[in-house]
Amino acid sequence: MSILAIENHGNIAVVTVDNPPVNALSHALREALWNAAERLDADSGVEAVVLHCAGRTFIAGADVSEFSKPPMPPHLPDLVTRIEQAKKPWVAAIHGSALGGGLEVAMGCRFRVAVKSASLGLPEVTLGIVPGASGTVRTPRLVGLANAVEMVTIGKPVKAPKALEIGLIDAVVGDDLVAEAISFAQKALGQPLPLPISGRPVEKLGEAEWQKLEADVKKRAKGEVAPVRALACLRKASESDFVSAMAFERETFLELRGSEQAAALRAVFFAERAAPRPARYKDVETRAIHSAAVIGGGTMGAGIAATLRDAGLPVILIERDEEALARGLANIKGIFDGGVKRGKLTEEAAADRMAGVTGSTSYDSLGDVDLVIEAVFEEIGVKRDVFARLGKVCREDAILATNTSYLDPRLIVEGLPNPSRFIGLHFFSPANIMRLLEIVPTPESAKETIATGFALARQLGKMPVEAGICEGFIGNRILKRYRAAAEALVRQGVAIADVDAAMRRFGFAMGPFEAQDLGGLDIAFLQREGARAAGQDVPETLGDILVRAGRKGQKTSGGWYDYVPGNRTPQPSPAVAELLAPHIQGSSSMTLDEISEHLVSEMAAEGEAILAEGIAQQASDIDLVEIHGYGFPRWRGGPMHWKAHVKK
Ligand code: T1G
Ligand code: NAD
Repeated sequence: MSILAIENHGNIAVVTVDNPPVNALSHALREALWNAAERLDADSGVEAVVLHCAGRTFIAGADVSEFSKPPMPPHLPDLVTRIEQAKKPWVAAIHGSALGGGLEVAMGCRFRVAVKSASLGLPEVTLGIVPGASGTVRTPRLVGLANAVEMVTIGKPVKAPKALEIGLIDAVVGDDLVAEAISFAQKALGQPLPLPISGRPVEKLGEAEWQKLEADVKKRAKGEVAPVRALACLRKASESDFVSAMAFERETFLELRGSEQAAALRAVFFAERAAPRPARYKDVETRAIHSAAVIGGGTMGAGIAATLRDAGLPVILIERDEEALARGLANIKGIFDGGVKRGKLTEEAAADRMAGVTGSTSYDSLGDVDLVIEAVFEEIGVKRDVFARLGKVCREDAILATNTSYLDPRLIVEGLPNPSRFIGLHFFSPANIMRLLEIVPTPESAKETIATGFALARQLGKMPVEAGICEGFIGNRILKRYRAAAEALVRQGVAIADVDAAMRRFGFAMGPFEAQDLGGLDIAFLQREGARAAGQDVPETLGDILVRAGRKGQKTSGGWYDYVPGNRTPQPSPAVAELLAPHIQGSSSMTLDEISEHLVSEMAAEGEAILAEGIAQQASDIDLVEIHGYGFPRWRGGPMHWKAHVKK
């Protein structure tokens, strides 16, 4: 089928766009739509037009893959105006997602109708740009300034019922979308037509209101430029005529489209879409997962059980005794109760989540589960005992997974019947929130098992990255290098607070020392002590000195920093200065940018080694690990993108 077809239904012409996979507004599609508008204007038998799309979604936006090429006419803003100026009213019939340029085309139409499940939005700022085809100029004319500010500067889509409520669409229609849209068009022909959106007014705000809005947008943007520039476009739309505002928006869009932040966000956008479906497993059959068990209901087990329930899977929680089981079930319930408190879950939904969890201390109930994820103590003996028991009771084809952070999965799986169905699934704490999932095959893991790991990630809404076996896999290995490099700077005389300030300035929510105080210095300390006990040569770290002095972080009201009880604000600690003084040689005075450039380069250097060793499949996987597992600022693209495209 061609990219666009026209079919007449009496006096209503139906334009069907078919540009898989998401009907993106490629140059060819813009030309086809322009020509359709010309043809239909000239067709005296046509009194109205319905625009809809084949496939799973309405137009999902400009074709992002064209952004690195020079824009070709017809430019999208001109196409939107052409549709708005059509002699016959166009009705956009929306299903799936009308996003970015897709929503802008829909706003060029005189009416918009959508099925209930549709979503509509202007996500351009998430790509480091602003809407480039009247999104900042028509939206405030359609839904008012307040709604436009939220839609444009945050970029979060709204569902059809909310879109109707704010005036973004004219009707929510049944699933027979084309028929409903034709009927809507017929009725509209019998009424006076509404003003084209470009002809409507925008409310005005006072200077103080704009200043407040800008401060709020800047705070939320955390270093990203596009949201602030999008607000400036909205202000222009409010304070200037339509044509001037359009020119201002276009100039802003073209400038940002070539920016470092836009390049980084685009790279992440495509990496995120490719990650859950690696080409190497495209033709590999996966196992259906309809039921699961989690062994161990502690910090991780409870989070993993919750994320499985969020995906609708029934879960059996196994603990070592009744007391621990009660604690584990309470941990899971606590997660769902937290969701209710934060307004993310209704009481009923939380109760339903919990109803799908069965607790037991016996493995007998595991005879028919499709998947078991182990999350017991980080001790090889305990884990091997668990898998020995699982090997006896589970189906031969049940996928058995370990959530270990640092143990070698090859040692855990020794002796397990059918080791081809065993794999590492490394979730990140809190497992029901963090999207990153490191998939860690052993040499014996079947391709089907690995592909099922990726299918499970899709089922759970996780961001999967395949990792080879080494200490810390990908993320924790880079974290170790990052922390060691940060401690080395402190040993050279750089202030602890300067290191954290530098990384916050770079875009992290917090620096390496604040983060350790929050998570606890003892976790890594115990891991190092375990390695030392196993005979490995692990040099003493500054963190070891603090833990041995009882300074484990906020949990002991002191770690790298001091804390006033009840107050999480880090205070530079004289006690730490005294403890570490013998280990500090020099008085290095690096600027904050020099500090962050050095530390991010260290992360990238470890990433290069990880790539060279085949632990990661591609550089963008390492960037996804850092962004989705360790808070690396998304608009920097990740350490590998930053080093390749930004570092001076
Ligand atoms: N351009 C090009 N390709 C796109 C695309 C786009 N806008 N959106 C998705 N794809 C590809 C994606 O790479 C993947 O490719 C396939 O489609 C399926 O995507 C002028 C300038 C629409 C909600 O930001 O949010 O308009 O791997 O796996 O989960 O103001 O895709 O199959 O080869 O994500 O069903 C604004 C981004 C652009 C929308 C569907 N639009 N896309 O999700 O499928 S800027 C966006 C999405 C703009 C104007 C400005 C999602 C989706 P492949 P997928 P999905
Ligand atoms: P935890 O101590 O909070 O929980 C471990 C749970 O396992 C406890 O509830 C304990 O009762 C239970 N358990 C112990 N032996 C058992 C047995 N034989 N049968 C059933 N249950 C048993 O530990 P955690 O932080 O949840 O870590 C669990 C695993 O997840 C470890 O391998 C750890 O390396 C890994 N991990 C931890 C994190 C993290 O940030 N904590 C992140 C990723 C992975």
